[in-house]
Amino acid sequence: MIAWLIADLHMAAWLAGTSSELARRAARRLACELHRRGPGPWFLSSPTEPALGQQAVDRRGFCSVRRFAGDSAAAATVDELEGEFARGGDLQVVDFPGGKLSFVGEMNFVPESQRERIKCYRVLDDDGGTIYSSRFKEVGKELALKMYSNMVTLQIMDTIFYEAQRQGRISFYLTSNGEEAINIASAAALSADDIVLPQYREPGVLLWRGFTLQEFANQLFGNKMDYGKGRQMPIHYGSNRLNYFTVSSPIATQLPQAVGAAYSLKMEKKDACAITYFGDGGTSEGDFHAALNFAAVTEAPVVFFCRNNGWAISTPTTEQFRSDGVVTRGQAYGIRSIRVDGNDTLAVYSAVHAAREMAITEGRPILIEAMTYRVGHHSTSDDSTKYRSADEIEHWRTSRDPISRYRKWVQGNGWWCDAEETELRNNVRQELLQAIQVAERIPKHGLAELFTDVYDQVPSNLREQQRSLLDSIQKHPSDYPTDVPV
Ligand SMILES: Cc1ncc(C[n+]2csc(CCOP(=O)(O)OP(=O)(O)O)c2C)c(N)n1
Ligand SMILES: [Mg+2]
Repeated sequence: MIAWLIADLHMAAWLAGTSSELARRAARRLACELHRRGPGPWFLSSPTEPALGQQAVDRRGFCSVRRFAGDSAAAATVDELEGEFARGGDLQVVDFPGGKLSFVGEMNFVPESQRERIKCYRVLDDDGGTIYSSRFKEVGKELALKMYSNMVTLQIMDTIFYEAQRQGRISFYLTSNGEEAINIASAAALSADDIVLPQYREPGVLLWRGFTLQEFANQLFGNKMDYGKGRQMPIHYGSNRLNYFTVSSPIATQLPQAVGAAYSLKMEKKDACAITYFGDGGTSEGDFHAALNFAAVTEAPVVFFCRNNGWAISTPTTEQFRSDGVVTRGQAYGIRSIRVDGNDTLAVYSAVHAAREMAITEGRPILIEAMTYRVGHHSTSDDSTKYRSADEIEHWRTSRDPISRYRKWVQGNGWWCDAEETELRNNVRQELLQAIQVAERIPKHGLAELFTDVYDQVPSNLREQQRSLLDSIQKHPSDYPTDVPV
């Protein structure tokens, strides 16, 4: 093998020394080939100082070619070729499917992480002051106050509906505590034609779009005014009118759907995008990966909005992924991405505004990772103090609360005062209590509705299930709710 290599080097030097261009090219190819063969196993048994033209072996057993010492002209030619190799001349650039690639002699593995974590875009500091160097989209008084009152409304809505569940008036609830800025500021940056495909912790987007507190209450109570006819669990809101897809329980299924919706908007040349929300836990689903790749290659105008709140029920993000969060995944799929402070209303608003613009005007997906914390329990079926400390929750609830931070900025501008705050909170509370009373009084659909709206003709297997349900209600009447007509 060594003899073969030395012969090759001689040949390369000789060819390079000739004047013919053809011969020079052949010499370059040979020199290249020598580099390619570099770490061949035939030198691994030779750890001592190699002869000229042989390879030096390092401590790990890897080797590199020691320069050939032929006549001086030939040596100069090898130098020249090595120089070209180092400079990455066209000799080292080769076409592969997907584009040209340059070669490198070093066997460098791409590191699993960057030394520095991706930075987090922020506008407001912890005291609600704007950070000197930050760039953000201007927010005027009217918009600022609308955002603020929606955030407060969402917060009170969560408190009262949560209590209603504890009192046994509704079967289930799930709060957005700590994520009010994400909900409201992202919604404010969108336009009404943009299509929303939510997870379940984004009711504020619907609130912003004009879903009334009565509509929320009707869904939670599953009465006849609920658009889902009481067939879904509470918090599975949806609205055709407001371009808000109905929440679906299986995590991350909304992501590929959002890409399809965005692609259809693009085909129809609409001035709109799709936005889909999901949690850090949702990124472990195959649907997340399929959706990002699908969006990148179809250049679909979709905004992927990840709420990284640290937890997927009891699983912390440290057990969810080893990457630097979610933002880094974007580049792997060829998607422009940003990490933003999710508890900073102005940062979320600006990032979503810019993302929407880029998605539509450039026809591309954008990924946003909003860093936040799930202050509430996962849902009313969870007790989060079993897997995280009460101190940690308290820290986020008090010191990092997005509403009080934003309020400081609004009040600092002279746009809000304590009396207005009290009035807003009282009004929202009253409206909610009223909505609950009304929703409770509206009758529920009959049991037969459970089997409608999917098939034009109810198929035999569903008819059989219906009969079996009626049988078991007859056998165990006390286990069946009295407010649902049979
Ligand atoms: C496909 C699927 N797997 C598991 C579940 C059970 N589940 C419901 S919510 C949830 C956690 C999701 O966490 P994350 O996406 O971070 O959202 P967060 O609740 O933190 O807002 C899980 C595992 C589900 N609904 N669907
Ligand atoms: Mg989460």
